[in-house]
Amino acid sequence: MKSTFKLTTVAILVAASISACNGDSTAKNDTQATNTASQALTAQDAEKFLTETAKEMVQLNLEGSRAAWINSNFITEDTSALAAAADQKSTEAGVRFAMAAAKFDHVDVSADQRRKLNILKQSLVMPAPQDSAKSAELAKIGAELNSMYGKGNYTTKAGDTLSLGQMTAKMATSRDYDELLEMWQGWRTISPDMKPLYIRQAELGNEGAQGLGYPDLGAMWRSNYDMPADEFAKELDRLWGQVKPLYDDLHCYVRSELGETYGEDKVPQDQPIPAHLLGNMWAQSWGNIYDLVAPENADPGYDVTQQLAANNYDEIKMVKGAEGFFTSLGFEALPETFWQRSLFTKPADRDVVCHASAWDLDAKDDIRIKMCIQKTGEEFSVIHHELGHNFYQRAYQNQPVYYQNSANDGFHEAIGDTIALSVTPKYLKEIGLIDTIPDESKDIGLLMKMALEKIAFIPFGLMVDQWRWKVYSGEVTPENYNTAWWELREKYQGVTAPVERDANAFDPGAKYHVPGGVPYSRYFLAHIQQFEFHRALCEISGNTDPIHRCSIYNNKDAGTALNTMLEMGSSKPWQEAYKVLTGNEQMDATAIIDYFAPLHSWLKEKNQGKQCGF
Ligand code: X8Z
Ligand code: ZN
Repeated sequence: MKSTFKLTTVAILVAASISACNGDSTAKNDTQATNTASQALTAQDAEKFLTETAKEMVQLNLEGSRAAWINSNFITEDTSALAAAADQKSTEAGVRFAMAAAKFDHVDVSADQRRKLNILKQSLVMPAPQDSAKSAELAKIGAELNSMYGKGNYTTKAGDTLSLGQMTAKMATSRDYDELLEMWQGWRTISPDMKPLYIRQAELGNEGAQGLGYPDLGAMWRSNYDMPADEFAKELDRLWGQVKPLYDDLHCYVRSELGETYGEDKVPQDQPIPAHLLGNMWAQSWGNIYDLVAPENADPGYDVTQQLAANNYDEIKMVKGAEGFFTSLGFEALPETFWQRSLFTKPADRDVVCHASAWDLDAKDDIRIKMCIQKTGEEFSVIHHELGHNFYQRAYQNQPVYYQNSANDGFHEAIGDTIALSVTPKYLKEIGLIDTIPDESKDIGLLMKMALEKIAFIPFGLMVDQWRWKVYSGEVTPENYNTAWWELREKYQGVTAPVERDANAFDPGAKYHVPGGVPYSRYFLAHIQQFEFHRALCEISGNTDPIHRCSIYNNKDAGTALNTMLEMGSSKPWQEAYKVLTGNEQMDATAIIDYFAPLHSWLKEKNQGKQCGF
């Protein structure tokens, strides 16, 4: 199954356009569009086309989502074949709809019709060429890549076969350089076999995008933001430019602390940081090495992972806890089916795609998450992230199917994270997870922990698609896939592969979203947006605490304001939705910069005399 359905989150709309028709009715639609094209098309024709297309989209979304759900929950040859077949059907439909929508390009239609037509033209993530053998091949490749990732594991030198979850736990907690290196290298043994499939997928996806009039697939992805594709790329650079000085100081400080821990021979102070030492399989967020870099005398004195254990939180209780935050804002509780149908723990007896996702099967109330929850503070945040998707899906369910999506894909990723920013000491005390709220003298510790999660992520959030855009444009060719990946890792993140990579290495494939075909710029955007949303919601809630101590828990005004934006779905350009909540039409990194300002001053002082940069 392809990109579309499995990462629900966003899938929805994409799914909508991808999965837009079946059998007879599709054929009828096409014929109509073709016939009318030769005559003069009218706004009335557009209306008819959009109405009929919507019906088919609803049906195919449901079929496609079910096939993808089953495949992701029981990875077998058969479920992969069924998911690929459903994906092929929806992708072919999506391509036909995009082509038919383009026929209205020069027709005088209403603004609403134009928006729906544009959505049909733009929202396929992996468009197929108009050739059924090639679309079947593309769908099969997508299912295969996804299965390879889902089934991935590594047998250690000691003979233990470890899942990604187990290796992730070791990356988080081990401080043994060689053990970390083994985990890091071990996980990357799953991806060399993906490379030929990935090369072919890029070729076919590009052919599909070109068939729809885009220069390449990367350009098609960039065209989805209510602004010209080139401007979008510039926006990302602008936002990164705002955050980079803070990142550079965080990097400098962390590198010097790691130098103390592992020795400067292992962590040279004028080089990028070895990627296996940052507490995360992809060095994408560094919260797990907080203990190594914690500021002296400013540690808040609690650890959410330990507090969850001390308070007997199991996986369900963690999800209930996160749900409780949303209901405290006035959102309705999750339906009974959510609890019956979701996957919360890794099954012992079968392969599943463990990467967390949130699903909306029927655009009514069949919402679910699928996640192999580990009982850690980090995963407690991920649960909030996933439920953010579900509550968003529910909020826009009354929109026409075209608009059953977030305002832009960053919004979908930002909502649950916004809520998790309110998981402050005050909130944790309120729900009984900690006994005392650390005083102000501990703020640098709190901010450090958060910066390791959020600031560290930002350049990673940017580089993944910088790499894919270069692959799709042909600037990076298959012989250079891996070297280009590491060039970008060094350039943006200042991290390096800890050992020389084999000629056949395909390290991008060891990151879920690459074999999964899920665009990644959305997470970069979300990291900027969530701080703007948090700031706006805190203001609405009448908060008087410093922003990093603000929690909107229980505040119905904040809940109502959030819901007003969520229920718009993608019915308006994202700038309008953004304005509804933040008052701004442009994304801006000042909220995140302001949030971390005290930490930034502290870092600058600590870094005095250090050699920064990479
Ligand atoms: O993939 C996710 C979510 C599901 S949409 C768990 N995230 C990115 C990742 O894990 O790489 C959330 C943050 C970045
Ligand atoms: Zn997500």
